Amino acid sequence: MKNIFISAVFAFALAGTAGNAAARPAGEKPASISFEQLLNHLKGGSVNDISLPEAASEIAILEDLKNDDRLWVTVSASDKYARTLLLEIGMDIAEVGEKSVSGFIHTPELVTLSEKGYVVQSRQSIYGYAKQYLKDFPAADGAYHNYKETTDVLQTLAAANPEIASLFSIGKTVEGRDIWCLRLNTSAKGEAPSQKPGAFYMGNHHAREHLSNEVPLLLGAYLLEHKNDTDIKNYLNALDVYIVPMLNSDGVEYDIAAGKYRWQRKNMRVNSDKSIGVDLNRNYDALWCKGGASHTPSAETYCGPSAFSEPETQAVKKFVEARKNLKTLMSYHSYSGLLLYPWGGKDVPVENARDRKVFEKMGAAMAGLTGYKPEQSSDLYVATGDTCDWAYATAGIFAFTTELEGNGFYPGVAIIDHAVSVNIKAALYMLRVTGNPYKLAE
Ligand code: 0X9
Ligand code: ZN
Repeated sequence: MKNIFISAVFAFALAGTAGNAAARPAGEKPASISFEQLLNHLKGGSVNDISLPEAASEIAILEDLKNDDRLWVTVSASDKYARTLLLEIGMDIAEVGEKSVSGFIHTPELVTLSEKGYVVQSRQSIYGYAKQYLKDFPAADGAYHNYKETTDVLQTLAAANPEIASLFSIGKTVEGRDIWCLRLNTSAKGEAPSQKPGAFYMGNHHAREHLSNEVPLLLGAYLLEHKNDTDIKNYLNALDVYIVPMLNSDGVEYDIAAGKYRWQRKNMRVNSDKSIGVDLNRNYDALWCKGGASHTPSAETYCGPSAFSEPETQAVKKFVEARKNLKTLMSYHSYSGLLLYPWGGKDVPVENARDRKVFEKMGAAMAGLTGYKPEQSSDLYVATGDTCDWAYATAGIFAFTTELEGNGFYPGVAIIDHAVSVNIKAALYMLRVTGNPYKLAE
């Protein structure tokens, strides 16, 4: 991100910070970052334009993974019940096939796999797994936005569009980073309440899913750049739009620190047994840890010591509970090209027929725009404590999970253009129905 940030941040510094517009010469608009600039930059990321330490070598990256006890395994599992049990053992499922799943598991959990009768079709160390992909990593990561770069973009966008945009922190992570929220509203700024129907977009519950930050971040840039287009102008006049692109910034920074990838999923909580991390998408209070999650702290699907034990999910809880106007929510994850809706924590359809119709119609429409597959979350696997089940159960919000496209957690820069453009279409559809989602059930 060097080039763009040298100019944009410099312009931004000259223009003053988000709350300090007075430092700007009178009448001069703060410089912004355009959507096209961001996208072109992401498309054109090169090895010479990376934010990883440039001395980091492939050898150093691999050496670090030699001490990591995770294995990449393919295990026979032909239905969602078998997949759910694997999550409970602690498996971090990344790919779902017809008869098997693949993902990470800690070496000691292999014993439980065989005790429960699972057939491990193949296994390799995370070190061996990483070697196949390694040459793409530095360039890919350099084009993606890390925490500081994300913060800079958000601040620049807010400062350049003061009549409609504002930026505030909804809370802090375990390690004390602000969780930034970009708000688009023509009449209310910052944390001031609004009666307008609200839409909420979030990314990066899971650290290594870096594409899930880019999509909502670029959505913010796109909406501001097109704020005078007829449709978008109407949405922005009528709605209260919130974007939190990077919830788990501690995990993101850990995942990319020191020039190496760590396949970090969870947050950076130091657990009682000194293992690291709680799975934030198992930590919400929706049938918390009743299925598809693990009570074992070292497991990748660890639900935490209690529901909402984590400051990141606490921040979302407070944010949602304070905004009764929220109608729709999109939580971006990666990867597999799915558009998921509740329930995810239980294997029954949403009981309320009207709501179910809205979920199905919205899911199908957004899937049509992205080319992803729409389905009830629990058809992937039953997993309790996720964002969307909680947001719907507690606040009646039409909440969706998008599993973005790709064939790995580090898909490189080439994928971003398509992922962003189709998901912006789906995000605009979500805005179109946020005023009254129940119209879809008429
Ligand atoms: O398991 C998750 O949290 C999500 N998949 S990911 O690969 N990004 O980790 C899917 C959540 C879908 N929700 C439920 N099935 N409950
Ligand atoms: Zn995820």
